[in-house]
Amino acid sequence: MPAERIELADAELLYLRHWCSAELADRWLRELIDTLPWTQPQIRLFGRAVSVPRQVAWFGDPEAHYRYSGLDNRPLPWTPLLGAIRQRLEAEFGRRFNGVLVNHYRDGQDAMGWHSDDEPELGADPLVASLSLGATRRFDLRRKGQTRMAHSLALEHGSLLVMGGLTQHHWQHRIARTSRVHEPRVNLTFRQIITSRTDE
Ligand SMILES: O=C(O)CCC(=O)C(=O)O
Ligand SMILES: [Mn+2]
Repeated sequence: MPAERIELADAELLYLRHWCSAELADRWLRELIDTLPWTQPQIRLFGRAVSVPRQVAWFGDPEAHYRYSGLDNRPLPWTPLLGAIRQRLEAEFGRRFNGVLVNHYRDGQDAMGWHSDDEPELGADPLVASLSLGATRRFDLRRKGQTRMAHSLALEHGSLLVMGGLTQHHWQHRIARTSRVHEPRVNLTFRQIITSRTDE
């Protein structure tokens, strides 16, 4: 499978454009949108409660509690489809993943702001495997502490972006809002949450 290395200093980024076939990606997109128990959590921003601009669902092994936006998220049990995708990733990369955060961007108005996946429970140099299904969205990267965008790439239907090494220490990423996209997108980020109960 042709893999494209994204050459950025202090980052390890690998883009696999056709990680799964378009037919499979179509089927997975439909199943996930139709069957996952989507929620739209509220976060506190400058003292006000605001809904995140997307729908989310968190799945994983029982120990994989994941805190994001200050919320402690108990994982839902793996569905057969999510479990099967996890198995393929684990076989391919020789790494464990005990949780997956699934984001549903209903159209271009849904987005995710600048952040790094650097929560302590992801460990020192986390490997995050990010599968994109549906509408192509732009993925922006900038160095921590800088406002200038250093790189953008289009995340396509059926593609996998793997972020490893020091990426989360030095870089932030986002999915910007856009008026050009009217179709839904689902993104799945497979992660390994380290807790005292994680068996290595
Ligand atoms: O939707 C994407 O491609 C990015 C998702 C992301 O950054 C995250 O879930 O932490
Ligand atoms: Mn992220």
